[in-house]
Amino acid sequence: MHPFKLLVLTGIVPVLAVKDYLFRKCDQNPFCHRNRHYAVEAQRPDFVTPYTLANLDTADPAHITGTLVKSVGDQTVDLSLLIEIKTDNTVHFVVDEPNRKLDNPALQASRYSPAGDILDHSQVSKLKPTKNVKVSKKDGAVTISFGDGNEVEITLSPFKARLLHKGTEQVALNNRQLLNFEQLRKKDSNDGWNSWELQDNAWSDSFDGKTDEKSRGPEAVALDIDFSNYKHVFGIPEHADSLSLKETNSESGHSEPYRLFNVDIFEYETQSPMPMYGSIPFMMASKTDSATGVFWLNGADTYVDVSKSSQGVGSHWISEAGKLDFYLFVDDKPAHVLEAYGKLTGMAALPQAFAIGYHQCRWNYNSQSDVLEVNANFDEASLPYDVIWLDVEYTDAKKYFTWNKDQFPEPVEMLGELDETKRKLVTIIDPHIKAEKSYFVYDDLVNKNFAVQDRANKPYEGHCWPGNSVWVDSMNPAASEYWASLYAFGNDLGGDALNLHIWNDMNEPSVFSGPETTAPKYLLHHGGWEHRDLHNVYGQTLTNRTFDGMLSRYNGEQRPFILTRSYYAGSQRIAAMWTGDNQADWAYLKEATPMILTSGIAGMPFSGADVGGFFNNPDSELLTRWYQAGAFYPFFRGHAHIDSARREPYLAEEPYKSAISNALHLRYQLLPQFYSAFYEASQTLAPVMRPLFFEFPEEEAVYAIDDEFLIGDSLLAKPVVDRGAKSIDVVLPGGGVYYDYFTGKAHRANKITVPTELESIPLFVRGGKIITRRDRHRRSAELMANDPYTLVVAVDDSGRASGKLYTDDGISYGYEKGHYALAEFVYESGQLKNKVTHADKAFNDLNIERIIVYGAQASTAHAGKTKFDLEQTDAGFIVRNPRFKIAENWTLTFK
Ligand code: NBV
Repeated sequence: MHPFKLLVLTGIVPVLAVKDYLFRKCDQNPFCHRNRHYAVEAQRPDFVTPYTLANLDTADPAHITGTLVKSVGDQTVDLSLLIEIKTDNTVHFVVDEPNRKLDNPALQASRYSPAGDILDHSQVSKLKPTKNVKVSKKDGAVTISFGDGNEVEITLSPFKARLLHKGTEQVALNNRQLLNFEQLRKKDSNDGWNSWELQDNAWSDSFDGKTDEKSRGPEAVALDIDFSNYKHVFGIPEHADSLSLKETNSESGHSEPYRLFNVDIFEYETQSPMPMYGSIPFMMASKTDSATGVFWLNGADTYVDVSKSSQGVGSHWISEAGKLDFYLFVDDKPAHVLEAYGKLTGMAALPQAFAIGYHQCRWNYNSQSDVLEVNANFDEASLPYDVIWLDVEYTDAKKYFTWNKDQFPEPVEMLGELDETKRKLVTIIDPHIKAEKSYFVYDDLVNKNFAVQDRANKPYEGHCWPGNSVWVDSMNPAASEYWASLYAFGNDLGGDALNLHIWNDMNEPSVFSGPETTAPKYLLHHGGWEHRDLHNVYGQTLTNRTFDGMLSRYNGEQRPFILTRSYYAGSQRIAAMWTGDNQADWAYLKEATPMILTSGIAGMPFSGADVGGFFNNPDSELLTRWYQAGAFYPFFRGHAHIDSARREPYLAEEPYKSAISNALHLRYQLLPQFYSAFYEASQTLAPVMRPLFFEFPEEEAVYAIDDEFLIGDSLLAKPVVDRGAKSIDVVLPGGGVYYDYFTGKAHRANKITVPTELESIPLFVRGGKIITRRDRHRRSAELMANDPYTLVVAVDDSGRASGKLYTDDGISYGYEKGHYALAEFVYESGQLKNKVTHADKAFNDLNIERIIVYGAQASTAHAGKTKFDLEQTDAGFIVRNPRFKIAENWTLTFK
């Protein structure tokens, strides 16, 4: 039984707090302890890194190989080193241990790399070695120069490396001599390594009463990757922390390293480096003139220590197993670094239009009639929403892919009724499969040998929602295919309905009886891998197959929508994520913003947080402020714990109800803007909800701001996250004019204070941008597909503005074959033009019903012979009903 559930049943209502004793701190995790100890040893004045580089083969300068020799006393181990130079200023390093031989032939001898499962192979093939690579050698150093002023400088003995961009050092590798590669060794042998390297609990250890046998012994990999002259590093989600990462191992920041280990972190704390549900080992450093990043391609339990000094920001990466395999990126701007990372792990999937509308969830809507009543209540209250969600209770006794037929007698009929207003249903599918004979999924997993195994090569049984459960082995191609096939069209899950989508929860995997609430690391996967090797990618490998299953369910004709709790680099290609079980508390409303910003900066832009807070009951003010903030989350979903009171937006009392309703309508009004931002994310991986430094990297003062953000490049928002706030300070970066979104009032100061009555949402249009809205109220996003647009032209102080609008059918992959429209609106010299980049004829009828101009003056306008009277406003003027098409070029001249 889940610990919280037990307390609720016994009538004890606990004060919510993370049970941090359930999770290993660095010192309690032997591989991390050994490497932090190594870092202390490395500070001794007489310490010299035992790694030197030999046998360098530079015949192909974009693909250099060598032997990294580790030697202590008279003992030597030869490791292999590969350095690849790729396009987009990307450098790939791999250190591996060749020819490993294990005593147990059932275990995989090689070290695991997640590359095959998680990189975007459709793109990686395009990442060719860059052409202009040159190598020069001098005095025990080798310099590889490539691209536009980049160099990798390698010192052979002792081994160190530096990455330079335009003559300036950006990254230093092994400068602090923390490189540590624990090679295979014989247990208890006295071969000398054991006296040089700490061996504490290297073969077996116990935590929280559970023993972890490490049959291959110690095999951690670690390295210091330091960002020279940087002050801020970002990324490595998932942590409930600030956007700009803090120092660890320090009194001013955290004492623990940031940990990347996917776990069901029950009642997580804010401002903490503790591990959470997902992990993306991508860290970005940015400063006013350059940006750089590291992608640490490793699927095992990982800790990252961050240190800051006048020399820059240091990072010390420590993984329990796997190869030492990482990519470095460098460029002038953070956007370029993120795009290069996207070329490796994939750009974000373009969601269906409905998926960026509002989602209504709770644990649980109890029956078919409950679902349809909630659906009707939204209409009754004239509130838009797109998706209603079913949590675990819809199943027959938590047996996924089945229904509780007493409560949901006709799911397909229910789906049909939702479809009348183009609404969708999302059902939860967890990966724990109830160990019950004659439950077809269980029988198949066991009979076909598709389950993750214990040490006795039997299906591993652990405790989760349904009681004893087993887990699908996503490393087994046949088991993966089987998982995908469970989502087939026409089956019990949703019959032939096409408005069914999927939520994969608990896929870290969450195992209530397991160590740290997850699977024991010694479990065995197909191919002889230990769970230890791939723990952090398990959730994604399974969600990948959910995606395949849903894609074939729709016969490739619809883009699947999947929400996943566990994720890794590359999950952006298939799913949205949310920040898990937060609390109905102001601190969690506040924390959601930096968490979502971090997610975006780490290449996972489709993200959100439970609006209202999962645990407990928000009061009306908190709920209202959360809807106002949630209206900007790329993934916008209200969700609540089973023990919380109902809180659907139509239940709120006035004045809260109107304020929430306004927030929902604002989101729907902005859907074209969001969709265009998602399109950009699908092309370049630029975040939808964007930190200020990403747009204004030249402004050092904005780097630490994480309570304010942009949607795309043009709307600046700062949600109210404090109880009773009467006013809020807003930084307006870039030095130009900003217009209040609701009134058009111009602001030119770098910092302003705006009042924050309950109904206020601090939102501004950036001068120089043109945004697109849809103002008509509809019941769902899909019902807005043919609605006309409103343009808001926010003219900057030089009299210019521009903006892009992307649209397509919002459902299919037709856009890949050119069925989309991309318009670019440009305002300059008193003229507004549409410069159509691409227009499929299907979008010929889409037109503009209103043009609102801020920051310019005119009394008439004409387009060819057609004249328009302008309505004058305090902030500028309005052109009503111009009926211009978005798929045609036109020019409107103002006088
Ligand atoms: O399936 C129930 C919940 C779900 O509502 C929540 O969103 C998930 O994060 N699930 C976790 C199981 C455990 C809740 C204590």
